[in-house]
Amino acid sequence: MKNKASIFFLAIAGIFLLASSQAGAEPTQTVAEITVYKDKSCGCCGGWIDHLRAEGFRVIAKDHTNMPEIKANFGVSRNLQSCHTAVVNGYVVEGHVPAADIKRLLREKPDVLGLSSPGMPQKSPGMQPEGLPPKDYDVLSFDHKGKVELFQRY
Ligand SMILES: [Cu+2]
Repeated sequence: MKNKASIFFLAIAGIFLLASSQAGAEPTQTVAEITVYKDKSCGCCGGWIDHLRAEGFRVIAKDHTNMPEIKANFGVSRNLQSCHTAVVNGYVVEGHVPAADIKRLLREKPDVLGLSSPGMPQKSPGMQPEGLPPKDYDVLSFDHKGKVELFQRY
C-alpha cells in the first residue's frame, strides 16, 4: 500500500514538473516584464513600446490621464522627465531609453532608482524608425537622493 502511494505521488510530481517546465519555456525568451505608463494620445510612447517588444520585453502598457502624478510617485524629478514612465524589476525607466541600456541595468543591478533620457531625443527608439541606432543624446541614471550620473552617451 505504501509503495502504491509513493508511485502515485511520484507520478503527480512528474506531471507538475512537466507542466512547470513547459510554463517556464516562454519566460526564458523574454528579457523581463515591463509596465509602461503613458498618456493615451502619446504616439512616440507606442513607438518605444514596439521597440521594447522587438527586443524581447513583455510590455504591459497602461494609459494614464495624470502622468505628472505617476512621475512624482516614482521619484522622477522635473529635470529628468520625458513622456512615458516605465517600471521593470523595481527600476524606473523614464523616456526613450534604448532596450540595450535597460538590459544592462538589469544585468548590473546598480544602486539607483532608474534610468532617464529627458525630453524627446529625436534620434531615439520610438522617435525614429525602428532599427536605426540611437544618436546624439544621453541616458542618465538617478537615485532617490537626486544624484544623476551619465549611464550611456550616444
Ligand atoms: Cu516620447
